[in-house]
Amino acid sequence: MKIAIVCYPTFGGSGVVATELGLELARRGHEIHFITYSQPVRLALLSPNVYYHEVNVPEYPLFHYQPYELALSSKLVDMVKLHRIELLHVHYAIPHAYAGYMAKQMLKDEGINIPMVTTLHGTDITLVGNHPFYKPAVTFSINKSDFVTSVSQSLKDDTLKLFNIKNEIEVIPNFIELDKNTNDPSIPCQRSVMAKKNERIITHISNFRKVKRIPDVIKIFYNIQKEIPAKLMMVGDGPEKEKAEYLCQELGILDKVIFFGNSNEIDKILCLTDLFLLPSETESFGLAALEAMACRVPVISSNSGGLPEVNFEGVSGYLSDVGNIEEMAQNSLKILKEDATLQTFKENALSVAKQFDIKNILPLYEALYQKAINKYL
Ligand code: GMT
Repeated sequence: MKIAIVCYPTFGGSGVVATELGLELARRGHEIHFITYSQPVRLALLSPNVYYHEVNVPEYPLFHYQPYELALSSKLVDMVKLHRIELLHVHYAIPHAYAGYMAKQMLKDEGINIPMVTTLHGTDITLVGNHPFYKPAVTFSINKSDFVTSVSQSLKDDTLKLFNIKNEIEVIPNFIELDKNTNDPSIPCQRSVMAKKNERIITHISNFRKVKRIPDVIKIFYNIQKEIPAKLMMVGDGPEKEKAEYLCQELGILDKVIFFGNSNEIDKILCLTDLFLLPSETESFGLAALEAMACRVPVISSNSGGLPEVNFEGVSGYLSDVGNIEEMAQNSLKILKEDATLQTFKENALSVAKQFDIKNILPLYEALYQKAINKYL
């Protein structure tokens, strides 16, 4: 199949999922065209069957806001015609589903019927998409997609609750490429670089937005390090990072916390890690937690959104109500105090992650694509 994938190219779950999906489809022989405004971060090297087309928005003094949707839909039309693309898969409803629908209509006018699959990722529904200023356009674009998927049951339920949706929504969970993420002997795992032998290593990875509850991460760690020797690795960048550094200073733990910024070496960081913290306000899925589990790292998370579908209580980690820092710290200590317990949780985390192996999930997308293409034959 010849598939155009539209996504955000930045560090963030939806872009990562879209990129990994495209790369695996390409390995399986499909022709994949990434269409976005810059090269996706996980698309370091162009591989066979993979193409990247950049969307440029020409500046003009009249424009207070650059019309990205216009440029994207025009690019989609041009690329579909040039490469005879058979299907559009847009990740994140805003504005991708909207621009995709416009491209579909323009192409229809020229006698080309192309199906569009829209994947909902979370914040496009729960945080941004249901703002009254966007809601009519988001509802319209979801309803006009040929097929709609959501990355968890929880996100599907939220979508049906928040929008007037007439389309079916199929749940296709996010996935992980296990072969790449576990036991790769080429990844040197030198714990000694980051911590002393007796210290536990705790990690948080995110885009440091408010929804991630960064102060909770730090306070949980503060409580942990009062009881056992530990280090915290904070990976990522975003609006809450500076405040986080101040909070560490205030609490007197700056020497125990390492701020990395954005990293393309997540596997190398996770292989050193004993515990992953994700106390988010909401999380449609929590890809970062799954990435941790695939590297044998248990997870302490909140129980909101789709997190209970990924992190299994008492198995791969523990879940608590949003903001319950004390319980999260206690549960962390339960896992970290004894080597044997930690080992059990590590093995459990990997076995839960195996359920989300890309090999199990990718055929679901392939079947859906085939159904979508057949719709217009
Ligand atoms: O978490 C973010 O702020 C980034 C956001 C995104 O659009 O990349 O992540 C969302 O999509 C991911 C991939 O499907 C999910 O794993 C995240 O849980 C989801 N984030 C939220 O729902 C807050």
